[in-house]
Amino acid sequence: MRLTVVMAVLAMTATAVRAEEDALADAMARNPERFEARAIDLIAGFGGPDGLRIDGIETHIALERAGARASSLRRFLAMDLDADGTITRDELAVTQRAASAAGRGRMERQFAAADADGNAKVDPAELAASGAAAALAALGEAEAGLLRAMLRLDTNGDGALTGAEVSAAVARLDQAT
Ligand SMILES: [Ca+2]
Ligand SMILES: [Ca+2]
Repeated sequence: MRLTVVMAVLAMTATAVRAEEDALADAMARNPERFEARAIDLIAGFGGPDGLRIDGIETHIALERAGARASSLRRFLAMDLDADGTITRDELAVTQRAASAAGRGRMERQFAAADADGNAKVDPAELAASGAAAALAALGEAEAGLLRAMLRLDTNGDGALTGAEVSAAVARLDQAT
């Protein structure tokens, strides 16, 4: 019984690793130049002197998500006229009157999406959930998995990915096709 569970977990892990490898291979094959440019930008932005490590990739993911979360929260907080942490439909209506027609529609959609229990208020928990959803929409798990999988191109195995390693991997791809 226990062995079956262990084997099932191992099979799941192997599947996840294969999915990451496939996503990496797909991204490289689809547009090698774009992949290379993106990887090199990431290395320049978040790498250390010896290259890009997993903590640099995680920092990039966290910053992208935090930026999207902050934008989403900011839009809602600008509607919280009495600053009690909850946005009511009345507050939404007042804010909408001062907005453009397109802005009114967008606010309506955002409010409805955030008001998960449909009680005409976006409370702090719903606000937090809405921010988390915006963060994941900006950089989803598949995209995060692809970024982490870039470390598979660390061919000298020192845990840091360099631009030379990325360029060599893209060149190998060119030869193979
Ligand atoms: Ca309020
Ligand atoms: Ca609600």
